[in-house]
Amino acid sequence: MRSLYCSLLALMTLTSCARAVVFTRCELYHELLQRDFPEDQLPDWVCLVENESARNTSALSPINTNGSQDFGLFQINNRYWCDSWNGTEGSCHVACKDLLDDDIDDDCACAHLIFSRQGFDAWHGWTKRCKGKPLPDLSHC
Ligand SMILES: *[C@@H]1O[C@H](CO)[C@@H](O)[C@H](O)[C@H]1NC(C)=O
Ligand SMILES: *[C@@H]1O[C@H](CO)[C@@H](O)[C@H](O)[C@H]1NC(C)=O
Ligand SMILES: *[C@@H]1O[C@H](CO)[C@@H](O)[C@H](O)[C@H]1NC(C)=O
Ligand SMILES: CC(=O)N[C@H]1CO[C@H](CO)[C@@H](O)[C@@H]1O
Repeated sequence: MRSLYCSLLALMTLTSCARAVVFTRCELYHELLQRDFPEDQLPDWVCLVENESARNTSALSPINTNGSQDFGLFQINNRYWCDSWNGTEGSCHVACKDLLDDDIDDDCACAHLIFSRQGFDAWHGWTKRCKGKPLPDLSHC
């Protein structure tokens, strides 16, 4: 529904529709569930996203000390994962800037790939603030 609305809006205004969306905790839960994140992992994923991007689909990190930068809901790094602005190709085959819009299909696909290679440990926001800590209660979602 959101993307249909977005397409109509884009057509009417002849602009691209790259709105920032900040999900509520329960919206995020449902968005992730729809995109094949296992239900028993959702407390970890929600905690991860809350600490990486504050659930903001347009979150963009400052440039890190090693010159890399993190993009979108999952703060995906351009060193290895998205196609960095200096012409190198990332493993997810997605342009970093496309991880900043409110279409999170590409973000989720890339997060699945990162997880399949490195697990939750790939995310500092998770290792620092979620690993072994109390996780969000999603039972009311
Ligand atoms: C979401 O992130 C963008 C980019 O950093 C920022 O401009 C915007 O203010 C943020 N939205 C909220 C509600 O924090
Ligand atoms: C660069 O720094 C960021 C943030 O500190 C980190 O997430 C990333 O793994 C680092 N990449 C490399 C190649 O060191
Ligand atoms: C692009 O960035 C990568 C990773 O930071 C670096 O290894 C590479 O040398 C850079 N390439 C260019 C053309 O700047
Ligand atoms: C700084 C920050 O956003 N911390 C959040 C980390 O995740 C937990 C659980 O989701 C939240 O309660 C914190 O607010």
